Amino acid sequence: MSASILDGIKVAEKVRELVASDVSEWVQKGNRAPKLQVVLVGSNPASHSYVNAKTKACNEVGVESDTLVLPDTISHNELEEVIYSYNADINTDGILVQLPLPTHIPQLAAIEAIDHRKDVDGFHPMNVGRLTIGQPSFKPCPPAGILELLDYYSIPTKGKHAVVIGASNIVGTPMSVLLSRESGGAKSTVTICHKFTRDITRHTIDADILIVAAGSPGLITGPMVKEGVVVIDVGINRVADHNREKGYRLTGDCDFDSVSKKASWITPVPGGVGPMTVAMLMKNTLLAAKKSLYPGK
Ligand code: BQF
Repeated sequence: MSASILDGIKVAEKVRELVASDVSEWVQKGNRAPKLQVVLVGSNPASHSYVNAKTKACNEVGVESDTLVLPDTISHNELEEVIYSYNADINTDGILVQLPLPTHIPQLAAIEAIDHRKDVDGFHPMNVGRLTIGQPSFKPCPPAGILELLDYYSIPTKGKHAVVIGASNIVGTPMSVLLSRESGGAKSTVTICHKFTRDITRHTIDADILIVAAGSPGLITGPMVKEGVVVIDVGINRVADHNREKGYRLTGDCDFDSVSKKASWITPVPGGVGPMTVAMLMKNTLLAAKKSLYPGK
């Protein structure tokens, strides 16, 4: 078999078009445009490029955005005060604190400082908890984007064996919850593998759907997967490439050449989950503006 491509660039564009038309309807009704406040701490080049991708998407769909860049010398108390001011600002619908934060700032404390009703990344424990019990919540963008991609290509998930590699709070854990839930989820049977899993091939070889979010380039190779598997590669690794202008290229956690020979579907890197992640942020920001998840609160 030779895999078909799950085209994240194309599907993200469709998602953005839908959001753009919903935004314009919302504004036509007399509401102000949704507003996303981005807080970016320090000078990590990858973080700056992610924030650029997000503000560009905002422009495209008619979401207003503002980026506050703070020095990495800021204390966690100062950062939290900044977040509180956006919580209190009635013109701010969504607040996004770009991760990772410098190591002296406790990440969870910063996330918990965000009003959960403005937490468009879906990282606040209120949203994580509600997601886990199947209640309306902001869904983390990467897993939400992956489900959107599977849905767009009509890939069956009910009763399938989904294997998730990586158990991070941002991708692996919420992904496994969304895949496994019977209502509002993908209705799959889920295995989670992580750094203590012995013999991961024993699990990957049995996957109907394989979600790889390990942050380890080339971790998954052809011999580790079953013929016909659907592969979602969430890895975004910068590897040195002197033939490229920037001196690096992006590569996933899968050895694309060998895995794509056996898979039925596969996401490319770049151009797979990444663009979907950014598009889902637009969806969440519109939801935040409409206050539809947490009405009356
Ligand atoms: C693409 C992210 C690791 C750590 C923190 C498009 C993005 C990436 C790739 C993007 C990511 C990864 C983001 C592509 C946001 C996804 O064409 O393949 C878009 O902007 N992402 C982030 O904000 O923080 C991260 C990965």
